[in-house]
Amino acid sequence: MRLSGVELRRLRLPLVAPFRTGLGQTSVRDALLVKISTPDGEGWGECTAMAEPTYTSEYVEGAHHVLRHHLVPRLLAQPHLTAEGVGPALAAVKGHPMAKCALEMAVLDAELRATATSLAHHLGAVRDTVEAGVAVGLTASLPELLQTVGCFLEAGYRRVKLKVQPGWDVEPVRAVRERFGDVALHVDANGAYRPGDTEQLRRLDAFSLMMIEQPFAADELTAHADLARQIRTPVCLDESITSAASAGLAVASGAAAIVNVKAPRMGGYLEARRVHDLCRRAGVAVWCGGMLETGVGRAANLALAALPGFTLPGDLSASDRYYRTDITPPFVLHDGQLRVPDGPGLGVEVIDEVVEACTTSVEHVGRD
Ligand code: OSB
Ligand code: MG
Repeated sequence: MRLSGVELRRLRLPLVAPFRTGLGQTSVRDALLVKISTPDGEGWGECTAMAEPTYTSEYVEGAHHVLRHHLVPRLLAQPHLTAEGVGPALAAVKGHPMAKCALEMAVLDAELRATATSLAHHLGAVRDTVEAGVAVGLTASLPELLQTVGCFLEAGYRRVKLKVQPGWDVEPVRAVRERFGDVALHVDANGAYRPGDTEQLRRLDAFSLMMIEQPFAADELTAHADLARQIRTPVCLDESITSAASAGLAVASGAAAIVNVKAPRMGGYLEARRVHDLCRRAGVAVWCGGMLETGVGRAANLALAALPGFTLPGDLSASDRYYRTDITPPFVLHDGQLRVPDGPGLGVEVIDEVVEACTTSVEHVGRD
């Protein structure tokens, strides 16, 4: 297909509750959506970059700029564009995987809609529902944490991830274990610890956690491998895994016993599938990470999470865990599960009135 135009749209979506991590607090999602137009139809994609460059180097304002000035013009120049061809067409631009992922998602959506194929089917899904998990941010107190976790368990979530950082780790984990028993529990540090913090991290071994996610900085592969030899809790990598190549290195070096597969961090869903395939061959479990997505990105994540190697519940929650009104029909929890969309493309229809009501800017980029 040949693109006729690309729309870059910023939305302001208040979260139902602030999400606080060691990286900062998000109360309102500044979402960036792309809509491509082709002679065969339209396609939607979501760029999940956050407001600040604190998770990885990407941030929404920078992603918007690189899309507008460097990525979209390269796609518009392609006479015969395919979803598989998006990565290669954008490879000259270094980095910016979340921005690239948004464009690949939109091309996949348009291409698969034109052939009435679901993204889930296209990627190789083997289930039609996935187990939901929930990520709980830092709270001001232990009672507030217990109340928050209690509400999510009551809603049906069966796996809880707690954000931790130095000074907020053993006590919150102990409190949740004491109150809620053997609920599936894991912790995510977003790189907040130093390689010298092994003793403190070892104290978490007492709580039968499913894993500790990204204790050290993204480039500390060796420190993660060393830690993995010194603690019982499995080490999972998030920020460190940016491609199939880096996943291969992490797995081979013993730095990752588990991998958080987040397609936007890897430049797209096709690379994410390659990471899944590699991990599956290596016997490494994967799960699907989240970035407080709208229904557009959530639909794509659910399709990915339906692949056979996703044997652990991901950060995939119902729409109402994030937004009072989502821009697609809401994803709802049924007995702790979310349905994998099976309609053409992403399998969700964007609700134009909601999108219009929360739009803060729209920019059209056409061929000239
Ligand atoms: O580390 O997984 C992370 C959100 C933004 C940036 C990084 C992370 C997260 C989450 C959100 O944990 C989980 C979700 O979308 O439910
Ligand atoms: Mg993480």
